[in-house]
Amino acid sequence: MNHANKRITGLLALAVLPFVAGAALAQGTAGHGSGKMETIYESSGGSPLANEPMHQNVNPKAPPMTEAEFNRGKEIYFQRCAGCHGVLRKGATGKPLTPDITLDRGSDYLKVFINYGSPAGMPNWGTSGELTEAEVDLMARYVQQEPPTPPEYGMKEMEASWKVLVPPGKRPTRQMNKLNLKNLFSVTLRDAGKIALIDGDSKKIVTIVKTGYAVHISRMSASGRYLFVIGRDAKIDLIDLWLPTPATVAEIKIGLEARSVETSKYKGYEDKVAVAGSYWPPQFVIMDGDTLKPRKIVSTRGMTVDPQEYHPEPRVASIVASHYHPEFLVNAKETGKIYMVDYSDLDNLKMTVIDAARFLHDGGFDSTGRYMMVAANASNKIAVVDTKEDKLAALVDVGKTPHPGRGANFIDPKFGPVWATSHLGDETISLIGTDPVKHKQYAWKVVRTITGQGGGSLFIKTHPKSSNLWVDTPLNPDAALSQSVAVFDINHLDKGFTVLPIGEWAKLGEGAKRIVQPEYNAAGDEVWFSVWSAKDKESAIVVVDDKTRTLKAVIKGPEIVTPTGKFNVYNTQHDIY
Ligand code: DHE
Repeated sequence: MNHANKRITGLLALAVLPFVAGAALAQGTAGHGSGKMETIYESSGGSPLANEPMHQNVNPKAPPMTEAEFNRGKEIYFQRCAGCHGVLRKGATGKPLTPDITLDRGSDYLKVFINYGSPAGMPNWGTSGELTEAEVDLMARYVQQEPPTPPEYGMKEMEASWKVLVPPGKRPTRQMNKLNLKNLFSVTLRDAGKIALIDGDSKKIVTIVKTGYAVHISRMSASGRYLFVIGRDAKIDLIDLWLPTPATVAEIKIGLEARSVETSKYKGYEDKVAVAGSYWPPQFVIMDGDTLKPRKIVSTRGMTVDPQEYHPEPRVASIVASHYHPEFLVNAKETGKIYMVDYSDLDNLKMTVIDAARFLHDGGFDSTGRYMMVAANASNKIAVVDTKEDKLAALVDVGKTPHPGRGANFIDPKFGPVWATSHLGDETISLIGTDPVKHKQYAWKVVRTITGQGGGSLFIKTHPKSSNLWVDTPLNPDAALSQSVAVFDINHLDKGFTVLPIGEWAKLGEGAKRIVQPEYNAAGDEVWFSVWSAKDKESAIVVVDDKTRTLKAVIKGPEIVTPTGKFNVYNTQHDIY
């Protein structure tokens, strides 16, 4: 690739390729040792940036590559490597791979490293069979070239992508269907680029809505009317649940790669404002809640909390909406900063910037909705923010690589109200006291650590009406664990857990059948699990009766393609978990 300042334009036709790595994960072929679960997870989705034309400079000192080789290297890099090493290769949870470092190491060293991996977490891409010998050689040369830079994406691009399909004035003024909206589920059909709206009462699919690529999450507006869905490609669909058949009424693409969207929950601002964060470019955008009209873009580029060094691409991870102020809490992953963004006056934007800890990822609220609990995953910490006082309440050390989803709130018989997280990197579950008034001595401390089935957990869940605590282990390399779920009795946590063979209950053919993300129905008496296999294999959703812990229903069929997240309207609307 020897053309200075050339725009690389290949690969536009390969729109599905970024998700090959994710498909391998769903298929169970991502066969690294258990110490590599974090890496596999971070490289699971592939980045839509593989398809983007990028600016590229030549590095005359690097081993030569043809343009075709460079394009293939870029494609592999964004599928497998960018999640850990960063888009610009400046390092994130993985080490920096900029030419000043890689040229010094040289091709032979790099080839060994890519082939065999490292104890620090680099997967053995070559010996695992995921990259061929020629690809290992290609990647060793690729990382010695200057990193190509993806384009910026600002107001002009957002406005060009923005469509209001049904203007607010043409929408119904009351619910025009007979659905029990409270108990509707938005189910991510990841590799189909769609969501299924499933009626929680009848377990029937109401409709399927086409969304962005590799849909990531759904969030509900404060009133329970509007559903926001975001894809990895940063496309947001705003779905109106009041239409005779719920459908998209507005859409926008807010960047080139994204994971999070949220809407205003503060009194007086219900359904009025929306926010979405992107991985690339590193920024977030505030929009009108009923049309997605983009209003204000804020960059997250800046200094890390510790050491205070400039980071060029702090990705926006989870976002929650405050119940105490007209604010969004936006978590910037690489810098470890939490932006509390006041959306009441966008022309005179006020933000409280909280220094938490690096590698902020996912989280939710405590049971009162006052404290936000967010995992700084590679720092092995949970950051607690008091959203009433706009202050960091604590940084709590937990197990290895916490991954709570939104976490689980319940009353521990001994320690009072707690919020719990499971971990990707070990088998423990950490329970943190969350009541600084009546249980002050336990507040923001790990009051109990219990042991689950194994590492590789992504999500944990309970419900205020239940005494069960569910812990999944979809990324555990042992199929017996990834295809089942552990359940604890909250009133007898010391008695250990029971294992339910959810994968078996689904009665599917071959496939990875990873059990992912427990989600309760509105009544809190049943739990839904995804049985996640690759796109070309059968998947399902298994519904379990919460009280008896027995099988209640299996939802399957050709439409249920790679189900991952499930979002019950009522629970998501009210932050119940
Ligand atoms: Fe997720 C939430 C990022 C891989 C399923 N995921 C989130 C959030 C972030 C994130 C930042 C929090 C959003 C919020 O609350 O606003 N996820 C990432 C990644 O960067 C990562 C590691 C790699 C990638 O390339 O995407 C990744 N995630 C996965 C998966 O492999 C999962 C299991 C399947 C999939 O869809 O690819 C997956 N992520 C989910 C789900 C949630 C989520 C189901 C929402 C959970 C909830 O209960 O709120």
